[in-house]
Amino acid sequence: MTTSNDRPVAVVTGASSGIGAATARQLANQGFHVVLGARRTELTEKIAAEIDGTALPLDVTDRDSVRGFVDYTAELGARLLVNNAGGAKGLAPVADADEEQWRWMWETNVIGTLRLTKGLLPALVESGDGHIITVTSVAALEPYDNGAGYTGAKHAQAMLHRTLRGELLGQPIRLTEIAPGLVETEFSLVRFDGDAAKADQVYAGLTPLTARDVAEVIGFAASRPPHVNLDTIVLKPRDQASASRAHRRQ
Ligand code: 8X3
Repeated sequence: MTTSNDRPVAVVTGASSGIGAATARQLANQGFHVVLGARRTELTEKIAAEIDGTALPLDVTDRDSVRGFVDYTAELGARLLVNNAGGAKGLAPVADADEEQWRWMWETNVIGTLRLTKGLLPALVESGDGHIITVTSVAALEPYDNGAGYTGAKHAQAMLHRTLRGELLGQPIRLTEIAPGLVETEFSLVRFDGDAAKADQVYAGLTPLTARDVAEVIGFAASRPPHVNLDTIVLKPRDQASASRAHRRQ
């Protein structure tokens, strides 16, 4: 087993790209031993080698995969969990909703967050200074047309996270919700099933956030002293007013 060399252990899900990968790098820079969970281990293994972390296979939709991941990670002594795995599939009115896409969004964003959180809670409490950072979205704050599958899943994920504030009161665990707006990552490519032209349109004419912009904020939240809990952080590009309103230059 890889040891943490006395560094505090941070677990990042969805760590193969985008916000997850940038967060793994950020936290390693801040002195964490980072466990990177993702399906694409060929990507996480590279990052883990660069940051002296540990890459483990993780499919949050697969109960056995989560069990193996949690067992290993809990033994390392996790102090910080970053629930980042998730995403969107499709952008369609409810009238044309694709049940498979809805199921995938529920499985990854909601059940995935539930499984990791539930599995690592004992280790996080045991650490004496646990922290759960859940990456939701502006889609967890408001609805937008054609987005009900995703906004619904993100609202549910956020409710799971926010409910823990009460349930864990008195325990040594902080809970931070990070709700980003437009961040240019693989997010839209996944949403549009690999259609790069459609994905590019999402960020056209504005300056979106980068994965690193979000990772730096996550790192800031993680580096506050134990009694300081950054509760909810909404971050959007200057060009974005809400989930459905942005300024685009010609
Ligand atoms: C991604 C942000 O506005 O595309 O979580 O829903 S948005």
